[in-house]
Amino acid sequence: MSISALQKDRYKYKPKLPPALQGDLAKIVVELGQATQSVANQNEVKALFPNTYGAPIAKVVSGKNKKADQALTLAVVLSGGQAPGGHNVIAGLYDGLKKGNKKSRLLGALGGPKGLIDGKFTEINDDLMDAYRNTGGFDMIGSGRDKIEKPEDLEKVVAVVKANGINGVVIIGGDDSNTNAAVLAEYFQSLKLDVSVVGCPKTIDGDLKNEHIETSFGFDTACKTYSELIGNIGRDANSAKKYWHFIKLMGRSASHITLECALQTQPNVCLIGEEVAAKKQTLDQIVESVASVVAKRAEQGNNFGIVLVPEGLIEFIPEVGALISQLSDVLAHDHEGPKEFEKQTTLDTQLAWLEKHLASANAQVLKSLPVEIQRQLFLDRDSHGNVQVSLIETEKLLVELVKRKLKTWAIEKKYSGKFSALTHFFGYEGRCAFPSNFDADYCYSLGFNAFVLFNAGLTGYLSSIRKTHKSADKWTCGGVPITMMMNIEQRQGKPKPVIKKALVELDGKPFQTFAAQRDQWAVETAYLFPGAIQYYGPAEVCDQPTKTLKLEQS
Ligand code: FBP
Repeated sequence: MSISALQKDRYKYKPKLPPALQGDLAKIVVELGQATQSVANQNEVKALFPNTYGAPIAKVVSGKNKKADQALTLAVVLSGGQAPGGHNVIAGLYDGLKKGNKKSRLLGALGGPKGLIDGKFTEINDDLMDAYRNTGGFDMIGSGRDKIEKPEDLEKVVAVVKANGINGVVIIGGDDSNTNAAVLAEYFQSLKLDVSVVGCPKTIDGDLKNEHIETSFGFDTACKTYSELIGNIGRDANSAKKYWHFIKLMGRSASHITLECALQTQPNVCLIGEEVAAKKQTLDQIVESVASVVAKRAEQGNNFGIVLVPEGLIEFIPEVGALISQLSDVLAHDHEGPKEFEKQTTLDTQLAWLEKHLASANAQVLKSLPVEIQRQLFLDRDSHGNVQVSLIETEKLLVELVKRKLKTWAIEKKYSGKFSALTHFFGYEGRCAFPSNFDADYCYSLGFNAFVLFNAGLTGYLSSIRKTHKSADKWTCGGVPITMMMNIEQRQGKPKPVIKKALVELDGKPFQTFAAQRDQWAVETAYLFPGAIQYYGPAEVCDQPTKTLKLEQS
C-alpha cells in the first residue's frame, strides 16, 4: 500500500499520555467516589437500569494494582459517524492491554455494532495497529449506525461474547451509541455475565459533554479543518468582493461546531440554532436578520460576506421544528404511516396525504417551503429516529428567502445592492482528517484509560479525561457512569432513556464571547484566517485546544 509522506511521518508521532497513565501498571488503580444519580427522571432511569444505576464516579490514582497483568480479551466497536482520532483510541487501548499482558487480545468488530452482533471480528496485531496510528478515518475496522437494542440482538451479542471468550466491550460512539453501551452493560449484569462495557466519547458534533466529559473527540480537528476552509473563503470573498457565501456546517442538532468556527474566523453572520429556539424566532425573522446585514454592508459598498449556518438550524425554528417532529412520528417505521405514504407517488399526492395526518399549522408550514426542502424533509430518519439534517439544504433555503426579501426591499427602495450568493456544505470534509495533536493525544489517552477501567472491573462507564484545556501533563483521568448522564426523551413518538445532549448554552462563555462581537463582525470585514492544522512546530501553534474548550474550562 502506498502512503503519503505525512502519513509516514505521523506514524512516528508519540501521543502524550497524562501522568496518571504513565509508568508501571502495577502502580495504577481506580478510586471510587460517591454514588451518582441521573441528570433527570431519576426514578424512571433507575427502574430501567436496576443493576448499573447509581454507580460511583471513578478516578485513576496511584496505588497497588495486583491485577495489572491479567490477560483480557476485549472487543472494540466504532459506532456512528467518523471522527478524527478513532484509530488512536484503539491504539491507546491496544497498547494498554499489551503492556498489561502480551497474551491479551483485542478484537475489532467489523463494520460497527453489526460486527459485534454477528460476531465478525478482526484480531488487531502490531502490524495492523501500526498502519493506523495517528491517522484519520475509521477504515481500520469500519463503523456503522446499527443499534444493539432489540432483545434478539442482545441475545446474539451474549452468544458472541461467550463464543469468543470476550471479557469486555469498548463502544467508541456518541450519545446514542453510548446509550446503547449502557443498555448492553445492564443486560450483561442482569444475566450475571462477567463482561464489562466501557464507552469513549466520540462525535465531531461536540454535544456529548458535561462536567466529567469536557469534550468529545474529533470536534477539535473537524472545527479546525472547517475553519481553515472558511478562512480561505473569507479571504477570497474579500479579494473578489462579489459573493455572499452561505456555509452550512455539520453538527446535526447542536450548533457547537458553527459557534467554534465563528470564534475562529469572525464571519459577518453566524446563526445559532439554540438562540433561534430560545428567542422563538420564525423563519421570516431569521431571513430578515440576515438580509439586514446584507443591506447594511451594501450601503458601504460591500456586496460580499460570509454567513455560517448550523445544519441543525432547521429543527430549532419553532414552526419548522414542530413540523419535523410530527412528520417523524407520522412516518415512524413502527406503524402503517410510511407504507401508506410510500403509495403516494407524486409530491401533490404526498402533500394531500400529509394534510390529512398533520396538524393544520404544520401542514401550512410544509406547504410554504420550497419544493426541494419539502422533499428533503420526507427522507428516511436514521436508525435512532433522527431526521438526517445533513441532507436538508438549509443554506440554499436561506439564500432563496434572503433573495426574495431583498427584492421586496429593492421595490420599496430600502435596498439597492447586488446580491450574488454561493452555497457550501462542510461536513464530510472534516470527519476523517489526520487528527490534530490535541485529538491524537486525547484519543490515545481515552483508549488507554478505558483499558485501566476494564482492568479495575468497571462496567457501564465512559472513559473521562479532564483538565483538557491545559497541556497533557496536567490532564487527569477517570470514569463516569453512563446512567448519570441520562434522562428520558421522546424518540419516534415513544419515551426512551438517552444520554442528555449538550446544546450550546446561551449564558456560557463561548456564546457570550461571540455575542459580544457579532455586531462588529457584521458590518466590518474582520475575518480571521486560521490556516491549515499544524502538526509540527511550537506548542502555541500545534497543541492548542478549541476556543470553546478554553472558554468553557478556564
Ligand atoms: P455522530 O453523532 O455519530 O458522531 O455523527 C455526527 C454526524 O457527523 C453529524 O454531524 C451529521 O449530521 C451526521 O453524522 C451525518 O450522518 P451520516 O454519516 O450517516 O451521513
